[in-house]
Amino acid sequence: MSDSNIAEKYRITVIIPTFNEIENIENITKAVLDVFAKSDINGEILVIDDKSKDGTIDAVKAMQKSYPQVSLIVRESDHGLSQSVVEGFEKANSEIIQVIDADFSHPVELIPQFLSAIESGADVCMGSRYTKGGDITDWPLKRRLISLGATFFGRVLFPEVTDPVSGFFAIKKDVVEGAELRPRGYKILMEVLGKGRWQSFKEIPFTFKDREAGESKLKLSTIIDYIKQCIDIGLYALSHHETSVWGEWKKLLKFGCVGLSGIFVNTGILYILTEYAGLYYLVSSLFAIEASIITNFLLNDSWTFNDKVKSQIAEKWKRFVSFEVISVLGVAINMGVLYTLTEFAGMWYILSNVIGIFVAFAWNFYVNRHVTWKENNHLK
Ligand SMILES: Nc1nc2c(ncn2[C@@H]2O[C@H](COP(=O)(O)OP(=O)(O)O)[C@@H](O)[C@H]2O)c(=O)[nH]1
Ligand SMILES: [Mg+2]
Repeated sequence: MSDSNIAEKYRITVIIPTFNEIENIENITKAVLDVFAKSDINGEILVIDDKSKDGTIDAVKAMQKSYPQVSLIVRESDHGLSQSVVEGFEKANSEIIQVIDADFSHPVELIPQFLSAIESGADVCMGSRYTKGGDITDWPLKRRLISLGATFFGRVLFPEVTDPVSGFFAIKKDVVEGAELRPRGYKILMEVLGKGRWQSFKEIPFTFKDREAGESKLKLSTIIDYIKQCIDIGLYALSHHETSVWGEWKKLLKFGCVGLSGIFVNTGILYILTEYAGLYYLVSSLFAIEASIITNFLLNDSWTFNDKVKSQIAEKWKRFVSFEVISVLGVAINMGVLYTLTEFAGMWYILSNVIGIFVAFAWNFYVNRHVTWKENNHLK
């Protein structure tokens, strides 16, 4: 049989990475097989094990005798969760790949929903703990905070994705084919989103249940790895313009250019109204600020975020009001930083103002991106 024939043999491959999961592996495999049977899915299970010492390997081998759709790969070197999942991508015998944990943290009964999302056109389908309907049970506060922090960073790179560090996701195989994945740490989905080729995605809310059996292997060094990974993905996009992250960088650059143009509009109007219309300069300034907000909005709406512009005029007004409010708050933030750094940190007011401009710019971009021009490739 040729490779392409093998690739079509199954409708979905469920990858289960394992390390010392003797207490879970048999049950989770059976649970997935059950879901396959109930939903009439011709699927395979691919267990990718990093040389567990607790009998996990023998347990899988025993199951293979009754279930030919269960495969096992035992990895000899370069151990790690992400590396294991990537090896699974390469060995999968289907065009749709699902990744789940072995410890029942991910509700396997949702697998058919992931499958149908991908079959209906999503390139990536992600289980999300942070979208409406999603949740986490039994997590200590510290872990929740770490996860929220990680998610925040991830959302700078992928603004429309609510849970870019979820371990529960499905992809079309094409997304990662030829992608230069550098798997590291726990956050393989970030790597897929950062380096793979994808456009449309769907999120499925789920409640993450912490493991009932066995021990978690999350270490503190994971956080440092994660930050490195975010930087790596950001830099990678600079030279890989097919990535979705490059689309974000482009928006940021355009938003910056529009902001610069606003300075010219502002200065020009200030000058004209003061010199030729005889207005008091502070009054001119109010008009100048509003004029630059309006031109900034029009340019951002038709250029920076042109991929998400909806044509109805009512929608446009809504976006304008949102932009206006965020901009005015941005001015307040700028002045707040200027005042605080000058008065309380003794900084030279020009330097305080430059810092204020940067903080306000970050605010303006981030909040407008998430509120005014949100949702583009997100399939409902
Ligand atoms: N192959 C492989 N699997 C791993 C490794 N570390 C964890 N896993 C598996 O990855 C999944 C998630 O691990 P877990 O420790 O539960 O992470 P947590 O839920 O984030 O605490 C489980 O199925 C583990 O067995 C590893 O180094 N190699
Ligand atoms: Mg777990």
